[in-house]
Amino acid sequence: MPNALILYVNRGYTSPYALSTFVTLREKNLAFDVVEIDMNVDGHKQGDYRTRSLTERIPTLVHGDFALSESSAMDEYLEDAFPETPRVYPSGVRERARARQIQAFVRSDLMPIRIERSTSTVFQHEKPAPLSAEAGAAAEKLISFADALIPADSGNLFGVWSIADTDLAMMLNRLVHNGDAVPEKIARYVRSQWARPSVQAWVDLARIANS
Ligand SMILES: N[C@@H](CCC(=O)N[C@@H](CS)C(=O)NCC(=O)O)C(=O)O
Repeated sequence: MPNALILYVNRGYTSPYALSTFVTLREKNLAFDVVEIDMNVDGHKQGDYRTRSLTERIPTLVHGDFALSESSAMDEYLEDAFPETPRVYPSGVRERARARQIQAFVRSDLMPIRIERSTSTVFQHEKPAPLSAEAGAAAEKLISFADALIPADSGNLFGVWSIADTDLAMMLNRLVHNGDAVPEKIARYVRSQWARPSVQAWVDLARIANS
């Protein structure tokens, strides 16, 4: 198939970045194959994957003879390449900029949360220790960011769902899933985003991979 779509993910389905593009593909109703890379044996640093990803990181999207890594770039590529499919970014210029801001923030900041509440605690039932003071401060920063953006009724950030909802809910679920304190409005938002069928399809794959 000359224009087949392939998403390369990590074998344990713990990558929040792979989740983002997986959800984008599902929400756009695109047919795609998932190929697992075993990071435990440095599969991402070898052979064809290494060459095509350019970054030696998971995930990578392949569309025909085009390969792209960096999940938010992949999400945006799919939005541009398949304009006839349901949107995953808001249509308004400012809302779209805000969605990109959220995606950049959860990928570039909050490192203590990413370390102490790794996605293995969400997808592989790893039990974490209480948050350190540093991670607690990062959690406060995340909560105030989320509280400013999530509407009072815990609905989608921009009315209509966007991929920024999934990315923000993934980051917040590192806290919610582990019983760390968050305001009820935010917990409700995370629960409703997590119940989305496209997200649950990923959770199911993770469950099977880690059972
Ligand atoms: N900004 C990248 C982050 C990708 C990333 O850090 N992936 C992790 C797995 S979740 C990885 O490949 N780590 C392996 C390494 O850095 O060697 C994205 O959004 O795709």
